[in-house]
Amino acid sequence: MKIVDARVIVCSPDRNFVTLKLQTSSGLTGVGDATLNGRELSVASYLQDHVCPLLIGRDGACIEDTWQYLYKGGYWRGGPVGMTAIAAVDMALWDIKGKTADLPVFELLGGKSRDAVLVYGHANGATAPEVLEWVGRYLDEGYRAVRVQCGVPGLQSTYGVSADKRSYEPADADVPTENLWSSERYLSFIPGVLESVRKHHGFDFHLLHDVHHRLRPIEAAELGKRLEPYRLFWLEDPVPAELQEGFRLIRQHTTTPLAVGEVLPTVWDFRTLITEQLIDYVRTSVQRAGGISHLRKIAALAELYHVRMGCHGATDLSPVTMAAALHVDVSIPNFGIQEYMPHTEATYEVFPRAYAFRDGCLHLSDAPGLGVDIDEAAAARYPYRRAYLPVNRLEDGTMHSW
Ligand code: CS2
Ligand code: MG
Repeated sequence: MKIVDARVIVCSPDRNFVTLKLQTSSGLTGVGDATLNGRELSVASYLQDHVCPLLIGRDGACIEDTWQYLYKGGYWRGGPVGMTAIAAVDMALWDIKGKTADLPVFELLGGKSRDAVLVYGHANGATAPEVLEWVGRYLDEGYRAVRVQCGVPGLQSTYGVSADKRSYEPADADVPTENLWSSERYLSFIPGVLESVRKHHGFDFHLLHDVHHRLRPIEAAELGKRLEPYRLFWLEDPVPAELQEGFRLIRQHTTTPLAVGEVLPTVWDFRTLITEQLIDYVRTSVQRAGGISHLRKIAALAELYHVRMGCHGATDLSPVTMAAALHVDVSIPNFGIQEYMPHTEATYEVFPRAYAFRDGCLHLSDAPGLGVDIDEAAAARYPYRRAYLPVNRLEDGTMHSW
């Protein structure tokens, strides 16, 4: 079963997506997501110019060997661009493998460990009363886990807080928007918001919060400690993830569970975090971390150290990634939770999918392969538009971690 065609499709139904479509001599096709938010065309070129020519004529059945060939053969290992490109190839080959066997991919990963995938929704608001209202709406809709983000008094805009309460689209401009940040203002305000969420809505659901990499370790330690009474499911990205040793300091001071790693692409980037048990949840994704094949290795290492998986699932990960993530989530033993932000109707028109939200969970169908596709005619109606993630500055103008 040779790969006879490899095409990169770039489209923008409300946001940009890069999709790889492979075709085999047996007539089957497979899709993979190669979207790298704010840097989309770099992965499109990496695939088109440097990977697709290597795929034509290869045996499409050899998923692991193709992964190793692209990872080791590239010489320049790792990095977000290369790992996203490899992820797209890997997803497409698993899709084809499933279709060849006429089985959903989760059956090839060992079968189901659970019936459905617990997800969390996103309640964000400019003010605390707005947040409380939206937490209530999510609970009424059956969500069992809700992430809470709130605007901070004195700061004009805050990352993760938007007019749209179902999802938010941070890549919002063709030059980066500039946000202001103050750890002092944030730290004196946010514990009160989480306290009022528990006061109004109780403890009978999972409560999550994302710091978006903005604190220093000692500040994060203080925050974790102050949030303990509100029993968070997790506190996400309290500090930038690349300094793995920084988590030792946070861990010494707080029992609030920590989730990290939506920006980390390889198992090596997680090694200290996992083996020293510095975190509780791994946040990377099928799309960021080299596809199903490599994510499973990260999950297996995490399993040994009692760390669970909580994959990234914002809207810059296309429905192809969401479908692929669900196959991993439903099959691994150390699943924790899956992030879920519904895509827009235009996005679902381009990517017909076979998963659905019900009772606080996402449910997969038994469709062979990943159970998702790309409608190329629909995609062609939505051309690429340059869009950047915002940058973040301190009040004195200093560039800060976004
Ligand atoms: C966020 C994302 O979903 C999350 O947890 O941190 O909004 C993230 O910042 C974007 O996906 C970046 O592309
Ligand atoms: Mg995050």
